[in-house]
Amino acid sequence: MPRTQVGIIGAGPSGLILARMLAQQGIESVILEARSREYCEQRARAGVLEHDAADLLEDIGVGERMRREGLVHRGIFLRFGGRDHRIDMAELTGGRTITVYGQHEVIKDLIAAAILDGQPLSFDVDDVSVHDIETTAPIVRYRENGEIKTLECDVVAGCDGFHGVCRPSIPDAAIRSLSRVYPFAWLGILSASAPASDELVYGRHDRGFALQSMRSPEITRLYLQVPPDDTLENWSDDRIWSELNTRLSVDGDWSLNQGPILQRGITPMRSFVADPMRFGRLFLVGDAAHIVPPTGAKGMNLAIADVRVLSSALGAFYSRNDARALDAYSATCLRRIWKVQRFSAWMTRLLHRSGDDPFSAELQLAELDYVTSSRAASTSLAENYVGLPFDPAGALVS
Ligand code: RFL
Ligand code: PHB
Repeated sequence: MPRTQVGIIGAGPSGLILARMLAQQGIESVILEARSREYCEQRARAGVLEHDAADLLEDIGVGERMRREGLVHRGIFLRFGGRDHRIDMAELTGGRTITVYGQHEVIKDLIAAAILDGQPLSFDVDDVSVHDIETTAPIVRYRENGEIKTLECDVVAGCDGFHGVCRPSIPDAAIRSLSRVYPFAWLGILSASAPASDELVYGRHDRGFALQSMRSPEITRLYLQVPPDDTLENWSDDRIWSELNTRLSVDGDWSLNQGPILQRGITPMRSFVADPMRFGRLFLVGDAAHIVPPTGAKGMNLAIADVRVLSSALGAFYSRNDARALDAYSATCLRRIWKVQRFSAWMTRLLHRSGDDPFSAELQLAELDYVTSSRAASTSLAENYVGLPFDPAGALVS
């Protein structure tokens, strides 16, 4: 039976970065991906890399184009009551910044590097299933070009996202699923027009939340809070632009630069955590184990943080036969995950309209006023947004 050390299910950021960090320690892996390469490289998703996540991509040798084309931002704007309030993240955090660089660009860079290095990586595989995960020789079965194949591994890394097959392979009694569903969704568009501000604008308005982000000096990424069951048929181009202009309006003469809409989609908002993130020799990584609402821009960053912990734990396991860090994987990751869940839920509550309760609306405005006028409160937002430091000493086993 073909075998490898680590069987990786999924070629998103989690799976591709994990394979690379393992290879750099001399650990073999095979990546199995359900979709085509083209699909993975085009999927429009995250756009914000935390300070340390951008450094990690550079450290593992896939940061060259990101450093050249990515946009380094030192601050963000919170827009409410017709005014802009800038949070100077770099000044508040000793120079830490974020890099705006589309997730699909990160994926393109990672796939190109994997192929160049001869990393075993199969796209378009079907019917992936994992077996014998409670033993020391788990097996992955899948179909490739119509042929059923079997891969024997030491460890399986479930990097297959929220809708993957790995998490459901864990017996219900062995895992807790904690979740919260929000009473709204985000409608996102990609517009062929220059961003009207050179930093992200998070807008709170009586009609709901809106966000202006970007992908490049020519491409704007915009989001609107919409009802959870809304559909794209309800949103003509004119309605989208008119709502964005209303919700992002500000005193003075600012307006969005409108352009052809290149992509559009509606994403539900949820928070989800699986605990523990391990069963036997199956380890869940990234969105397979947790989802955050996008308001804090944390999903891809949290996936990268899990990979850091798992790759170093597997390094100790293979080089010193020391399984302590692997045993602590779930607890180590969950400490960061819950802090990021807290921040993402807080940013969501700070900026979205939920219901008609005037008391809640006043509390929200008071919170925004406090965050933008207190240095302590601004610093708290800034240090979370640029990313809590990844402290190896904070790992339960270093
Ligand atoms: P992914 O990216 O979902 O990758 C999982 C991969 O597994 C494959 N797969 C399978 N392969 C084989 N067999 C199966 N049975 C399989 N089932 C699934 C899938 O095809 C896919 O290739 O998970 P990963 O790697 O954990 O990465 C997580 C991130 O993608 C996600 O957290 C972010 O995109 C979330 N997110 C954001 N994160 C940020 O850090 N900053 C942001 O600004 C940000 N904005 C966003 C976002 C996500 C969004 N959507 C659409 C969910 C904005 C949006 C709109
Ligand atoms: C994005 O650019 O897609 C983006 C930026 C910030 C967020 C979410 C998404 O909070």
